[in-house]
Amino acid sequence: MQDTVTLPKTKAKPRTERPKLYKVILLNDDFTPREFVVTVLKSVFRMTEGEAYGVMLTAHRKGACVVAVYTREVAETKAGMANDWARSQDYPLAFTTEREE
Ligand code: NFA
Repeated sequence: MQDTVTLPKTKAKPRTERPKLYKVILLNDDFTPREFVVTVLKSVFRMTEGEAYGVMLTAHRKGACVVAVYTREVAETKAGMANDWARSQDYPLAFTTEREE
C-alpha cells in the first residue's frame, strides 16, 4: 500500500533485576551470655549449633561477624526480631544491617 509507513521493529529486552543484598552483622558486647547469642542465631537465623557457635566466637574475638546475607526486607526483619528478643531479656546484644557492595 502506497501510504503505509513501516516503522523499525524495536524489541524491549526483558531484564530481571537482581535485588540488592544486605548483610546482617552480629556485634560483640561484654555482657550477653554466649549461650543466649547461640540460641538467637539458631532460632532467628536457622543455624546449626556448630554454625551458631562459630559465628558467636568470631564476633566475640574480632568485635563483629557477618551472620548472613538477605534481601533488605528479610535482613531488617530478622535483625529486628533478634534485637527485640535481646532487649526483652535485658541484654545489650545488637545486630545491624549493611548494604552489600
Ligand atoms: N562477649 C560475650 C561474652 O563474653 C559473648 C558475645 C559474643 C556477645 C558475640 C555478643 C556477641 N559473654
